[in-house]
Amino acid sequence: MRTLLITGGAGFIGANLVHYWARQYPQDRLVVLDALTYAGNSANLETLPAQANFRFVHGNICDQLLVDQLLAEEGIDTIVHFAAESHVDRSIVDPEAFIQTNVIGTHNLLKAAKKAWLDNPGSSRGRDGVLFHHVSTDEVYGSLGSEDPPFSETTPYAPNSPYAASKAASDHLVRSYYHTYGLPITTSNCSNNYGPYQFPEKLIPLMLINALEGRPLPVYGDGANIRDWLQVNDHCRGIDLIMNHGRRGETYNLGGHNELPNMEIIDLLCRAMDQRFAEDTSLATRFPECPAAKGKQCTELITFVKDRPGHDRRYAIDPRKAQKELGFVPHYSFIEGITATIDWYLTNEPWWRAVMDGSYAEWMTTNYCNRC
Ligand code: NAD
Ligand code: TDX
Repeated sequence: MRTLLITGGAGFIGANLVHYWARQYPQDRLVVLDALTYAGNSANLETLPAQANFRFVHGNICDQLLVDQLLAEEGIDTIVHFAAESHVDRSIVDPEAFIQTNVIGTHNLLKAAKKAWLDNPGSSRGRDGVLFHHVSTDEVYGSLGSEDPPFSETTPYAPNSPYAASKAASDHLVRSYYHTYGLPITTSNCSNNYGPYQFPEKLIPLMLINALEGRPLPVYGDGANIRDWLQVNDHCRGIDLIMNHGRRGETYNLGGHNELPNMEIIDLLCRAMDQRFAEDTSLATRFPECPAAKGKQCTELITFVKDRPGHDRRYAIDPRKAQKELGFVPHYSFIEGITATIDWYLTNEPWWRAVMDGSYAEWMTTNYCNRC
């Protein structure tokens, strides 16, 4: 049995990992540490099975005392580190929080892990059976041209947004704790995720919900920027494989072999929504502002807006290392994954209405008014 500390476990990917792990390894104890920022939502963990060995701690990874105490009192042997400020647009407006959580917070966790596992001979667990897994992103590698090969683990770092720079800094700190102190670590750099519980500031849920509400679908720049999309449960399986079979000190890139321009995704979502409304007349009653409720097409909401400053043109992941060493291959095709995601947002209207509260509305109003 393992005792995991999952930081950021009330956010999008963290919550999916908690659900995944509770299903896969019901004997393990799961301790979630989450500050419940605007992006964190304890409701994401409400549907865990009653028998799950689970504790939720509302707290900040920057609180060194709290982290030290938790590691000691719970006998944590595995840290899976998701907690982060994660939205590029917010990092452009207010980079400070990104440095605090993503850099200082990650360093606090590393210090705590070193202290609990390596420094204190009385309570030391030694290097065996402990692991710090750091969840990172492909954005640390910067932007690709249309003919460039995809990012591999040896692609030089070239972060372009304060978000990407703060994640790059955290990756370097994690690496340094392995090389300097021998702290057992692994890192995953993953491409864009989509699926249940994603906060509706990110492309896919934002477009879905805006279409349902009849609001503009804001396309940054020319809409030709490319991302490599991975269903979140496939990301969780990749993390599991790395934690259980990955070589300590190594990084692994996880991706979906699924590069798509933003406009293609937005068109696909609009067409899927039109079709859903045609098949199910109750949707028009639930979402009367959606163009599809009025016999029109959702694409009429597409609005080209001012581009994101420093907008990376293309991301693509070369996942061959994870494939070869760990047998990682995505299970979901994009069409399966996106169909299930649309179902999830249609079924879970109370979830997204609840997260779109005052602070969300304020952010969206400021952000998008500045763009139009
Ligand atoms: P998210 O914004 O949905 O969730 C982040 C969670 O961290 C929230 O629950 C929030 O409350 C918590 N948190 C933030 N600051 C904290 C702090 N100081 N102390 C404790 N908790 C704090 O993010 P996400 O999309 O789930 O991303 C999770 C991780 O995966 C991040 O590290 C991100 O960089 C990485 N990642 C995300 C994607 C993606 O497509 N979303 C892709 C690759 C990597
Ligand atoms: O309203 C929008 N209009 C638009 O055109 C939004 C929110 C986004 N976009 C574009 C910008 C990007 O090219 O869509 C693409 C995806 O944007 P985001 O959902 O903001 O994701 P991205 O910037 O690619 O970063 C994501 O992937 C890597 C996550 O937010 C990060 O946390 C992760 O590390």
